[in-house]
Amino acid sequence: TAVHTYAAVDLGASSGRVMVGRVGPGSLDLTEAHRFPNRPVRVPEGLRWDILALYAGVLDGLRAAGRVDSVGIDSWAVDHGLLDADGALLGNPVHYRDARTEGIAEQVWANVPAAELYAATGLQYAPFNTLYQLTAARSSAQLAHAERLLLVPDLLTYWLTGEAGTELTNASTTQLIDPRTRDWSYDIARRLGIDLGLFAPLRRPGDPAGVLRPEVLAETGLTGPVPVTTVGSHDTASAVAAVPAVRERFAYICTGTWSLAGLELDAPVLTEASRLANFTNELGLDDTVRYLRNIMGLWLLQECVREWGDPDLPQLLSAAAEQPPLRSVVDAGDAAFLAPGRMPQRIADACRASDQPVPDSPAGITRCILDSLALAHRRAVAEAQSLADHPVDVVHIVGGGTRNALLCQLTADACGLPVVAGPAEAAALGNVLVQARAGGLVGDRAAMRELVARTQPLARYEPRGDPARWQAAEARLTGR
Ligand code: ADP
Ligand code: LRH
Repeated sequence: TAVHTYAAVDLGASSGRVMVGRVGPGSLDLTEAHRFPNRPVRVPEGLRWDILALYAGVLDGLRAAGRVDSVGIDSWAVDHGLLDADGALLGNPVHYRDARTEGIAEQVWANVPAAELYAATGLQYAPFNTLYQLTAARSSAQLAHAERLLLVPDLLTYWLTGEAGTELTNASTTQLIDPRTRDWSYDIARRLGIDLGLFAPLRRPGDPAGVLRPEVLAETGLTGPVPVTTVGSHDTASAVAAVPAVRERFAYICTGTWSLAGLELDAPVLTEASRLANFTNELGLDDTVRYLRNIMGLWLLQECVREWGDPDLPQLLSAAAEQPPLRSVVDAGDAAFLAPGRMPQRIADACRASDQPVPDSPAGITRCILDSLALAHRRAVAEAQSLADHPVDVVHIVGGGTRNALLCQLTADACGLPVVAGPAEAAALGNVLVQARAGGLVGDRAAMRELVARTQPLARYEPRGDPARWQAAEARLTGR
């Protein structure tokens, strides 16, 4: 038939899903086959991903998806599993919010100064970059016994197909890739004593990644052969690939557990100013660079909601919309919010420390979070444009946060730019489209985006009010 069917496995920090995309000449639709929670588990040695539960969710999803022409897998970045010489997983993958990387960066910088590291890898400082995680693990029994390291989507692909590879867009989040050569940073790895031999060969979006193993076919009721296709396995790379920008110069914000705000560029920005502003140069589809900043994102709200016993989200958001605007704001880029737990108290503490009114109701705290996110979006969009000398006319918001109309409107207001919001499942769509492109069903990146723009529901938000109010709120945080 002219319509092809693809399964997109998309694992976010808050939930995993298996989506089914149908792509025909000029048509694209996406339905959810299966969604499952992603619940990290704290064990005595620290915070871990429940990777077997996630893999079981993937199998359940493939069973629910039914006949598909191909499967693609993307997930959150940086985290990985270690395998022994028999190919068996050594322990549960460590969660990027685990405390093991505290104080590690300083040890790394004593060998390779932070400025040199940035010039070589283009990666922002985040304590959880794989480079720091591996340094933190350097005297662990697990690493000593490890023969292979697989990033999370590559690990699941390995379990599904028996074939091991390292997908490039996600590899670019390890801080061991040079964004100019799009190959390993051999010199950095050598100087830091990181064995690049742990990594399987690099592969790129569109490359074949094997076929489902007979045992997987049996367990999912699928009939083989079912190929697995390499996609932009970093969820943010897949999401950016599905930003429905047609002709305009755009910034994007991928909103979910994180807000990833920035630009798609042809070349990395490796200047000292860029490093000090903590912008990252991750690799995107084709030869693009995702020049962006990590902002704490809806994690702040997820953690509060967890503490408040899971109240109804739409109700909470409409109460927040009634709250006075910009009463108090916090720095949503602050790594102090990275770890789980006590989030309402930590936000209150941050307001107190900056001499602002302390919000004391769930609605007030929620408004503080959304105002703070919009403010951080504004700053990232403005700074990215000036650091990359790349002005934009519109901000595209994709991801779960597009379901939050208040956040989208506040972001338009803060940026002083129109916001186009949607699709909510951008990562899954980017995943599907790269599979379809590998099958020759869609053309280049522009054609993929045009197809998303034409087929997916989008909402437009015009900026309202005086942007000077946001400038004043910003000054409360930066003292400028
Ligand atoms: P991730 O992929 O990082 O797990 P998602 O892209 O799935 O994240 O986005 C999850 C977020 O989307 C939630 O934390 C929540 O704030 C927001 N969200 C989901 N559904 C709704 C809704 N109905 N209304 C408002 N916000 C929503
Ligand atoms: C978003 C994301 C982001 C990374 C973080 C670890 O899901 O992949 O791009 O920085 O998780």
